[in-house]
Amino acid sequence: MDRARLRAEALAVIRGNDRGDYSIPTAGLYPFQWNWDSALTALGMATYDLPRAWREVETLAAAQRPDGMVPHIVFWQEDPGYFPSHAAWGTAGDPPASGITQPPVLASVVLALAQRGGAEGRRRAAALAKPLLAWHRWFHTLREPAGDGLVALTHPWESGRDNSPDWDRPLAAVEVPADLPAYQRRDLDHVDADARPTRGQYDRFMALVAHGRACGWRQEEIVASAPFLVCDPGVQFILLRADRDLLEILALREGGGGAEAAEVEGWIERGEAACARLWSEEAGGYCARDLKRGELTAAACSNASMLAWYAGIRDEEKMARLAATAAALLDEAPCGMPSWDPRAAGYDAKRYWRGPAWAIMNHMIAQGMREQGEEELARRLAQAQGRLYAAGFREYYEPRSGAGLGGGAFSWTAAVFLLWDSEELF
Ligand code: 9WN
Repeated sequence: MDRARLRAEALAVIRGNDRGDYSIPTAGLYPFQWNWDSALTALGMATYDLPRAWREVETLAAAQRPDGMVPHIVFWQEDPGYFPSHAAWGTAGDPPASGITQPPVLASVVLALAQRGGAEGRRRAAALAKPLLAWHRWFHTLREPAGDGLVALTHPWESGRDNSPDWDRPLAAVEVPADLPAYQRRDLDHVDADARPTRGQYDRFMALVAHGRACGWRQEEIVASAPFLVCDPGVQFILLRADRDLLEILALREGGGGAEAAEVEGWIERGEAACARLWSEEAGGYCARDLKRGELTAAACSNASMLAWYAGIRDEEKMARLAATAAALLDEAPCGMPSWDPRAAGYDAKRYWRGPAWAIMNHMIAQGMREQGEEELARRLAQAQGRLYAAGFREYYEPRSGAGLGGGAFSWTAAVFLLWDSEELF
Protein backbone atom coordinates (compact mmCIF):
# COMPACT_ATOMS: atom_id res chain seq x y z
CA MET A 1 0.00 0.00 0.00
CA ASP A 2 1.40 3.39 -0.98
CA ARG A 3 0.40 5.13 2.25
CA ALA A 4 1.68 8.61 1.47
CA ARG A 5 -0.19 8.73 -1.83
CA LEU A 6 -3.39 7.33 -0.29
CA ARG A 7 -3.15 9.77 2.60
CA ALA A 8 -2.91 12.71 0.21
CA GLU A 9 -5.83 11.36 -1.82
CA ALA A 10 -7.95 10.76 1.28
CA LEU A 11 -7.38 14.33 2.43
CA ALA A 12 -8.30 15.61 -1.02
CA VAL A 13 -11.53 13.58 -0.98
CA ILE A 14 -12.65 14.98 2.38
CA ARG A 15 -11.64 18.52 1.47
CA GLY A 16 -13.44 18.22 -1.87
CA ASN A 17 -16.64 17.20 -0.07
CA ASP A 18 -16.30 19.90 2.60
CA ARG A 19 -19.05 22.52 2.46
CA GLY A 20 -17.66 24.70 5.26
CA ASP A 21 -19.44 23.60 8.42
CA TYR A 22 -20.59 20.19 7.18
CA SER A 23 -19.54 17.64 4.60
CA ILE A 24 -21.42 15.67 1.97
CA PRO A 25 -20.81 11.93 1.35
CA THR A 26 -19.88 12.46 -2.31
CA ALA A 27 -20.70 15.09 -4.93
CA GLY A 28 -23.46 14.23 -7.40
CA LEU A 29 -24.92 11.07 -5.85
CA TYR A 30 -25.36 12.44 -2.28
CA PRO A 31 -25.16 16.24 -2.26
CA PHE A 32 -26.46 16.91 1.30
CA GLN A 33 -25.41 16.27 4.88
CA TRP A 34 -26.18 12.68 5.86
CA ASN A 35 -26.34 11.84 9.54
CA TRP A 36 -24.01 8.89 10.13
CA ASP A 37 -21.80 9.74 7.16
CA SER A 38 -21.14 13.14 8.64
CA ALA A 39 -20.40 11.88 12.15
CA LEU A 40 -18.06 9.13 10.93
CA THR A 41 -16.32 11.55 8.58
CA ALA A 42 -15.54 13.73 11.60
CA LEU A 43 -13.39 10.88 12.95
CA GLY A 44 -11.11 11.25 9.94
CA MET A 45 -11.13 15.06 10.09
CA ALA A 46 -10.03 14.84 13.71
CA THR A 47 -6.72 13.30 12.61
CA TYR A 48 -5.67 16.57 10.95
CA ASP A 49 -8.07 19.36 12.04
CA LEU A 50 -9.85 18.78 15.35
CA PRO A 51 -11.78 22.10 15.40
CA ARG A 52 -13.20 21.29 11.95
CA ALA A 53 -14.26 17.84 13.21
CA TRP A 54 -16.11 19.49 16.10
CA ARG A 55 -17.91 21.85 13.72
CA GLU A 56 -19.05 18.85 11.68
CA VAL A 57 -20.78 17.17 14.61
CA GLU A 58 -22.11 20.46 15.99
CA THR A 59 -23.71 21.28 12.63
CA LEU A 60 -25.39 17.88 12.62
CA ALA A 61 -26.68 18.32 16.17
CA ALA A 62 -28.02 21.77 15.22
CA ALA A 63 -30.44 20.08 12.81
CA GLN A 64 -32.22 18.29 15.68
CA ARG A 65 -36.03 18.36 15.47
CA PRO A 66 -38.20 19.61 18.37
CA ASP A 67 -39.09 16.01 19.32
CA GLY A 68 -35.38 15.10 19.67
CA MET A 69 -34.85 13.23 16.41
CA VAL A 70 -31.65 14.02 14.52
CA PRO A 71 -32.68 13.62 10.88
CA HIS A 72 -31.05 11.33 8.34
CA ILE A 73 -30.55 14.07 5.71
CA VAL A 74 -30.18 17.82 6.27
CA PHE A 75 -30.85 19.87 3.15
CA TRP A 76 -28.68 22.90 3.92
CA GLN A 77 -28.87 23.93 0.26
CA GLU A 78 -30.95 22.86 -2.73
CA ASP A 79 -29.67 20.37 -5.27
CA PRO A 80 -31.88 18.82 -7.94
CA GLY A 81 -29.46 15.88 -8.36
CA TYR A 82 -30.89 13.76 -5.52
CA PHE A 83 -34.25 12.16 -4.98
CA PRO A 84 -36.24 12.22 -2.68
CA SER A 85 -35.84 15.98 -2.36
CA HIS A 86 -36.97 17.97 0.66
CA ALA A 87 -40.26 18.68 -1.12
CA ALA A 88 -40.85 14.95 -1.55
CA TRP A 89 -40.38 14.38 2.19
CA GLY A 90 -42.85 17.17 2.95
CA THR A 91 -41.50 17.87 6.43
CA ALA A 92 -41.81 21.11 8.41
CA GLY A 93 -38.99 22.69 10.39
CA ASP A 94 -35.75 24.49 9.96
CA PRO A 95 -33.22 23.56 8.61
CA PRO A 96 -35.05 21.50 5.97
CA ALA A 97 -34.59 17.78 6.62
CA SER A 98 -35.91 14.31 5.85
CA GLY A 99 -38.54 12.77 8.12
CA ILE A 100 -36.57 9.78 9.42
CA THR A 101 -33.36 9.15 11.33
CA GLN A 102 -30.19 7.06 10.86
CA PRO A 103 -27.83 4.93 13.01
CA PRO A 104 -26.99 7.03 16.11
CA VAL A 105 -23.18 6.95 15.98
CA LEU A 106 -23.00 10.62 16.99
CA ALA A 107 -22.46 10.18 20.76
CA SER A 108 -19.66 7.69 20.16
CA VAL A 109 -17.98 10.08 17.74
CA VAL A 110 -18.37 13.00 20.17
CA LEU A 111 -16.72 10.94 22.92
CA ALA A 112 -13.89 9.95 20.56
CA LEU A 113 -13.29 13.62 19.72
CA ALA A 114 -13.33 14.54 23.42
CA GLN A 115 -10.80 11.78 24.13
CA ARG A 116 -8.37 13.51 21.81
CA GLY A 117 -7.78 15.68 24.85
CA GLY A 118 -8.00 19.20 26.07
CA ALA A 119 -10.41 21.23 28.15
CA GLU A 120 -11.89 22.60 24.94
CA GLY A 121 -12.82 19.07 23.81
CA ARG A 122 -14.45 18.30 27.15
CA ARG A 123 -16.36 21.59 27.00
CA ARG A 124 -17.64 20.98 23.49
CA ALA A 125 -18.63 17.39 24.31
CA ALA A 126 -20.45 18.51 27.46
CA ALA A 127 -22.32 21.13 25.42
CA LEU A 128 -23.64 18.34 23.18
CA ALA A 129 -24.86 16.23 26.11
CA LYS A 130 -28.32 17.80 26.03
CA PRO A 131 -29.12 17.23 22.34
CA LEU A 132 -27.63 13.72 22.50
CA LEU A 133 -29.71 12.86 25.52
CA ALA A 134 -32.83 14.14 23.77
CA TRP A 135 -32.11 12.08 20.66
CA HIS A 136 -31.46 8.88 22.63
CA ARG A 137 -34.59 9.53 24.68
CA TRP A 138 -36.51 9.82 21.40
CA PHE A 139 -35.32 6.31 20.50
CA HIS A 140 -36.05 4.84 23.92
CA THR A 141 -39.54 6.31 24.23
CA LEU A 142 -41.07 6.92 20.82
CA ARG A 143 -39.19 4.05 19.15
CA GLU A 144 -39.49 1.32 21.75
CA PRO A 145 -43.09 0.36 21.02
CA ALA A 146 -43.18 -2.46 23.59
CA GLY A 147 -40.90 -0.69 26.08
CA ASP A 148 -38.78 -3.82 26.13
CA GLY A 149 -35.44 -2.49 24.89
CA LEU A 150 -35.95 -3.42 21.21
CA VAL A 151 -35.67 -0.25 19.14
CA ALA A 152 -37.94 0.05 16.10
CA LEU A 153 -37.21 1.43 12.65
CA THR A 154 -40.03 2.58 10.40
CA HIS A 155 -38.07 2.82 7.14
CA PRO A 156 -35.18 0.64 5.82
CA TRP A 157 -33.14 3.83 5.26
CA GLU A 158 -33.05 4.32 9.03
CA SER A 159 -30.80 1.27 9.28
CA GLY A 160 -28.36 2.78 6.79
CA ARG A 161 -28.53 -0.67 5.11
CA ASP A 162 -31.24 0.27 2.69
CA ASN A 163 -32.02 -2.89 0.73
CA SER A 164 -30.48 -5.59 2.89
CA PRO A 165 -32.12 -9.02 2.48
CA ASP A 166 -33.03 -8.46 6.15
CA TRP A 167 -35.81 -6.21 4.89
CA ASP A 168 -37.12 -8.37 2.03
CA ARG A 169 -39.94 -10.02 3.95
CA PRO A 170 -41.26 -7.06 5.92
CA LEU A 171 -40.86 -4.81 2.88
CA ALA A 172 -42.76 -7.23 0.62
CA ALA A 173 -45.74 -6.78 2.94
CA VAL A 174 -45.73 -3.00 2.42
CA GLU A 175 -48.48 -2.07 0.00
CA VAL A 176 -47.65 0.39 -2.72
CA PRO A 177 -50.68 2.70 -2.90
CA ALA A 178 -52.23 3.09 -6.33
CA ASP A 179 -52.02 6.86 -5.90
CA LEU A 180 -48.31 6.89 -5.01
CA PRO A 181 -47.06 10.09 -6.66
CA ALA A 182 -44.95 9.41 -9.78
CA TYR A 183 -41.26 9.94 -9.11
CA GLN A 184 -37.98 9.93 -10.93
CA ARG A 185 -34.97 8.24 -9.35
CA ARG A 186 -31.75 10.22 -9.61
CA ASP A 187 -29.34 7.61 -8.20
CA LEU A 188 -29.27 5.75 -11.50
CA ASP A 189 -27.86 8.88 -13.18
CA HIS A 190 -24.71 8.26 -11.12
CA VAL A 191 -24.39 4.51 -10.45
CA ASP A 192 -25.06 1.29 -12.43
CA ALA A 193 -28.54 -0.10 -11.82
CA ASP A 194 -27.15 -3.55 -10.89
CA ALA A 195 -25.38 -1.99 -7.88
CA ARG A 196 -28.47 -0.15 -6.56
CA PRO A 197 -31.88 -1.11 -5.10
CA THR A 198 -34.51 -2.41 -7.51
CA ARG A 199 -37.59 -0.53 -8.69
CA GLY A 200 -39.84 -2.68 -6.49
CA GLN A 201 -37.78 -1.76 -3.43
CA TYR A 202 -37.80 1.93 -4.33
CA ASP A 203 -41.58 1.92 -4.73
CA ARG A 204 -41.85 0.62 -1.19
CA PHE A 205 -39.30 3.12 0.12
CA MET A 206 -41.50 5.84 -1.35
CA ALA A 207 -44.70 4.23 -0.03
CA LEU A 208 -43.18 4.53 3.46
CA VAL A 209 -42.30 8.17 2.85
CA ALA A 210 -45.93 8.71 1.78
CA HIS A 211 -47.08 7.05 5.04
CA GLY A 212 -44.89 9.39 7.12
CA ARG A 213 -46.28 12.38 5.25
CA ALA A 214 -49.85 11.22 5.75
CA CYS A 215 -49.11 11.05 9.51
CA GLY A 216 -47.73 14.62 9.41
CA TRP A 217 -44.40 13.04 10.53
CA ARG A 218 -45.82 12.63 14.06
CA GLN A 219 -43.91 9.70 15.55
CA GLU A 220 -46.68 8.22 17.69
CA GLU A 221 -48.92 8.05 14.66
CA ILE A 222 -46.25 6.67 12.35
CA VAL A 223 -45.31 3.90 14.78
CA ALA A 224 -48.90 3.04 15.69
CA SER A 225 -49.86 2.48 12.06
CA ALA A 226 -46.42 1.56 10.65
CA PRO A 227 -46.51 -0.63 7.54
CA PHE A 228 -42.86 -1.51 8.34
CA LEU A 229 -41.62 -1.90 11.92
CA VAL A 230 -38.37 -3.73 12.47
CA CYS A 231 -35.51 -3.96 14.92
CA ASP A 232 -32.15 -3.81 13.15
CA PRO A 233 -29.18 -5.42 14.93
CA GLY A 234 -27.03 -2.58 13.54
CA VAL A 235 -29.01 0.26 15.11
CA GLN A 236 -29.65 -1.77 18.27
CA PHE A 237 -25.91 -2.34 18.77
CA ILE A 238 -24.87 1.16 17.72
CA LEU A 239 -27.38 2.71 20.11
CA LEU A 240 -26.27 0.45 22.96
CA ARG A 241 -22.69 1.58 22.52
CA ALA A 242 -23.79 5.18 22.06
CA ASP A 243 -25.77 4.99 25.33
CA ARG A 244 -22.65 3.79 27.14
CA ASP A 245 -20.66 6.62 25.54
CA LEU A 246 -23.36 9.13 26.41
CA LEU A 247 -22.92 8.19 30.08
CA GLU A 248 -19.28 9.22 29.81
CA ILE A 249 -20.24 12.47 28.09
CA LEU A 250 -22.73 13.27 30.88
CA ALA A 251 -19.92 12.81 33.38
CA LEU A 252 -17.95 15.56 31.61
CA ARG A 253 -20.55 18.14 32.58
CA GLU A 254 -20.19 20.28 35.64
CA GLY A 255 -21.99 18.38 38.34
CA GLY A 256 -21.64 15.08 36.44
CA GLY A 257 -24.37 12.66 35.37
CA GLY A 258 -27.07 13.09 38.02
CA ALA A 259 -30.59 11.74 37.51
CA GLU A 260 -30.06 11.66 33.78
CA ALA A 261 -27.24 9.16 34.23
CA ALA A 262 -29.63 6.80 35.99
CA GLU A 263 -32.03 7.15 33.09
CA VAL A 264 -29.30 6.23 30.59
CA GLU A 265 -28.21 3.28 32.74
CA GLY A 266 -31.79 2.01 32.53
CA TRP A 267 -31.70 2.21 28.72
CA ILE A 268 -28.43 0.28 28.66
CA GLU A 269 -29.72 -2.48 30.91
CA ARG A 270 -32.94 -2.87 28.91
CA GLY A 271 -31.21 -2.60 25.53
CA GLU A 272 -28.54 -5.14 26.37
CA ALA A 273 -31.03 -7.70 27.68
CA ALA A 274 -33.19 -7.27 24.56
CA CYS A 275 -30.34 -8.21 22.19
CA ALA A 276 -30.83 -11.88 23.06
CA ARG A 277 -34.15 -11.68 21.20
CA LEU A 278 -32.26 -10.99 17.97
CA TRP A 279 -30.23 -14.18 18.28
CA SER A 280 -30.69 -16.87 15.61
CA GLU A 281 -29.29 -20.31 16.36
CA GLU A 282 -29.68 -21.15 12.69
CA ALA A 283 -27.64 -18.15 11.51
CA GLY A 284 -25.11 -18.31 14.35
CA GLY A 285 -25.55 -14.62 14.96
CA TYR A 286 -27.80 -11.67 15.70
CA CYS A 287 -30.46 -10.96 13.06
CA ALA A 288 -33.19 -8.44 12.35
CA ARG A 289 -36.60 -8.83 13.98
CA ASP A 290 -39.95 -7.94 12.47
CA LEU A 291 -41.76 -6.23 15.35
CA LYS A 292 -45.15 -6.39 13.63
CA ARG A 293 -45.03 -10.14 13.15
CA GLY A 294 -42.85 -11.09 16.11
CA GLU A 295 -40.30 -13.10 14.13
CA LEU A 296 -36.75 -12.82 12.84
CA THR A 297 -36.83 -11.60 9.26
CA ALA A 298 -34.20 -14.00 7.86
CA ALA A 299 -31.83 -16.69 9.09
CA ALA A 300 -28.48 -15.33 7.91
CA CYS A 301 -25.92 -12.86 9.18
CA SER A 302 -25.11 -9.41 7.82
CA ASN A 303 -22.23 -7.12 8.68
CA ALA A 304 -24.59 -5.47 11.20
CA SER A 305 -24.68 -8.78 13.11
CA MET A 306 -20.97 -8.31 13.65
CA LEU A 307 -21.42 -5.08 15.60
CA ALA A 308 -22.15 -7.13 18.73
CA TRP A 309 -18.53 -6.68 19.90
CA TYR A 310 -18.79 -2.92 19.28
CA ALA A 311 -21.89 -2.92 21.52
CA GLY A 312 -19.98 -4.72 24.28
CA ILE A 313 -22.23 -7.81 24.32
CA ARG A 314 -20.85 -10.20 26.92
CA ASP A 315 -22.78 -13.44 26.32
CA GLU A 316 -19.81 -15.80 26.05
CA GLU A 317 -21.51 -18.69 24.35
CA LYS A 318 -23.21 -16.58 21.69
CA MET A 319 -20.11 -14.47 21.08
CA ALA A 320 -17.96 -17.59 20.55
CA ARG A 321 -20.49 -18.80 18.00
CA LEU A 322 -20.56 -15.36 16.37
CA ALA A 323 -16.75 -15.39 16.12
CA ALA A 324 -16.97 -18.68 14.19
CA THR A 325 -19.58 -17.15 11.86
CA ALA A 326 -17.41 -14.07 11.32
CA ALA A 327 -14.42 -16.25 10.47
CA ALA A 328 -16.52 -18.25 7.99
CA LEU A 329 -17.72 -15.04 6.33
CA LEU A 330 -14.17 -13.74 6.00
CA ASP A 331 -13.12 -17.11 4.49
CA GLU A 332 -15.77 -16.48 1.84
CA ALA A 333 -15.04 -12.79 1.41
CA PRO A 334 -11.41 -11.82 2.07
CA CYS A 335 -11.90 -8.17 1.05
CA GLY A 336 -14.12 -7.09 3.94
CA MET A 337 -17.01 -8.24 6.10
CA PRO A 338 -19.73 -8.87 3.52
CA SER A 339 -23.01 -7.07 4.07
CA TRP A 340 -24.76 -10.42 3.61
CA ASP A 341 -23.57 -14.01 4.08
CA PRO A 342 -22.30 -15.14 0.65
CA ARG A 343 -23.64 -18.66 1.38
CA ALA A 344 -27.18 -17.44 2.01
CA ALA A 345 -30.14 -16.82 -0.28
CA GLY A 346 -30.35 -13.17 -1.31
CA TYR A 347 -26.58 -12.66 -1.62
CA ASP A 348 -25.53 -10.42 -4.50
CA ALA A 349 -21.84 -9.44 -4.77
CA LYS A 350 -22.58 -6.08 -6.40
CA ARG A 351 -25.93 -4.89 -5.22
CA TYR A 352 -26.10 -2.43 -2.38
CA TRP A 353 -26.17 -3.97 1.13
CA ARG A 354 -26.82 -7.45 -0.26
CA GLY A 355 -23.18 -8.55 -0.32
CA PRO A 356 -20.66 -5.72 -0.80
CA ALA A 357 -18.32 -4.57 1.98
CA TRP A 358 -18.21 -1.06 3.48
CA ALA A 359 -15.08 0.48 5.01
CA ILE A 360 -17.00 2.15 7.86
CA MET A 361 -18.71 -1.10 8.84
CA ASN A 362 -15.34 -2.87 8.83
CA HIS A 363 -14.04 -0.05 11.01
CA MET A 364 -16.71 -0.36 13.69
CA ILE A 365 -16.64 -4.16 13.62
CA ALA A 366 -12.84 -4.28 13.97
CA GLN A 367 -12.88 -1.67 16.73
CA GLY A 368 -15.30 -3.82 18.73
CA MET A 369 -13.28 -6.97 18.07
CA ARG A 370 -10.09 -5.31 19.28
CA GLU A 371 -11.81 -4.04 22.41
CA GLN A 372 -13.20 -7.49 23.20
CA GLY A 373 -9.97 -9.39 22.61
CA GLU A 374 -10.83 -10.93 19.22
CA GLU A 375 -7.38 -9.99 17.93
CA GLU A 376 -7.15 -12.58 15.15
CA LEU A 377 -10.47 -11.58 13.60
CA ALA A 378 -9.55 -7.90 13.90
CA ARG A 379 -6.24 -8.62 12.16
CA ARG A 380 -8.05 -10.37 9.32
CA LEU A 381 -10.36 -7.40 8.93
CA ALA A 382 -7.40 -5.04 8.84
CA GLN A 383 -5.90 -7.07 6.00
CA ALA A 384 -9.23 -6.94 4.20
CA GLN A 385 -9.45 -3.19 4.68
CA GLY A 386 -5.98 -2.78 3.19
CA ARG A 387 -7.11 -4.68 0.08
CA LEU A 388 -10.16 -2.45 -0.34
CA TYR A 389 -8.14 0.73 -0.41
CA ALA A 390 -6.22 -0.56 -3.43
CA ALA A 391 -9.41 0.30 -5.36
CA GLY A 392 -9.55 3.88 -4.03
CA PHE A 393 -12.12 5.61 -1.82
CA ARG A 394 -15.30 4.09 -3.12
CA GLU A 395 -18.71 3.87 -1.52
CA TYR A 396 -18.56 0.04 -1.26
CA TYR A 397 -16.63 -2.92 -2.63
CA GLU A 398 -17.15 -6.42 -3.97
CA PRO A 399 -16.26 -8.51 -0.94
CA ARG A 400 -14.47 -11.26 -2.87
CA SER A 401 -12.56 -9.33 -5.53
CA GLY A 402 -12.27 -5.96 -3.79
CA ALA A 403 -13.50 -4.16 -6.92
CA GLY A 404 -14.85 -0.68 -6.15
CA LEU A 405 -18.61 -0.02 -6.47
CA GLY A 406 -21.14 2.81 -6.13
CA GLY A 407 -20.05 6.40 -5.70
CA GLY A 408 -16.40 7.52 -5.89
CA ALA A 409 -14.45 10.05 -3.77
CA PHE A 410 -16.44 8.99 -0.72
CA SER A 411 -15.98 10.92 2.52
CA TRP A 412 -16.38 8.26 5.22
CA THR A 413 -14.29 5.75 3.28
CA ALA A 414 -11.47 8.31 3.13
CA ALA A 415 -12.02 9.26 6.79
CA VAL A 416 -11.59 5.69 7.99
CA PHE A 417 -8.39 5.44 5.98
CA LEU A 418 -6.98 8.52 7.75
CA LEU A 419 -8.00 7.16 11.13
CA TRP A 420 -6.54 3.69 10.58
CA ASP A 421 -3.42 5.12 9.02
CA SER A 422 -2.86 7.53 11.92
CA GLU A 423 -3.32 4.73 14.46
CA GLU A 424 -1.27 2.25 12.38
CA LEU A 425 -4.11 -0.24 12.34
CA PHE A 426 -3.33 -1.67 8.88
C1 9WN B 1 -30.53 6.97 1.50
C2 9WN B 1 -25.18 8.34 2.11
C3 9WN B 1 -26.19 7.24 2.37
C4 9WN B 1 -25.76 6.32 3.52
C5 9WN B 1 -26.61 5.06 3.61
C6 9WN B 1 -26.65 4.42 2.25
C7 9WN B 1 -27.18 5.39 1.20
C8 9WN B 1 -29.23 6.73 0.75
C9 9WN B 1 -29.54 6.35 -0.69
O1 9WN B 1 -26.34 6.51 1.16
O2 9WN B 1 -28.52 5.72 1.49
O3 9WN B 1 -30.24 7.43 2.78
O4 9WN B 1 -30.12 7.21 -1.38
O5 9WN B 1 -29.23 5.24 -1.11
O6 9WN B 1 -27.40 3.24 2.26
O7 9WN B 1 -26.10 4.19 4.58
O8 9WN B 1 -25.84 7.01 4.73
O9 9WN B 1 -23.89 7.78 1.95
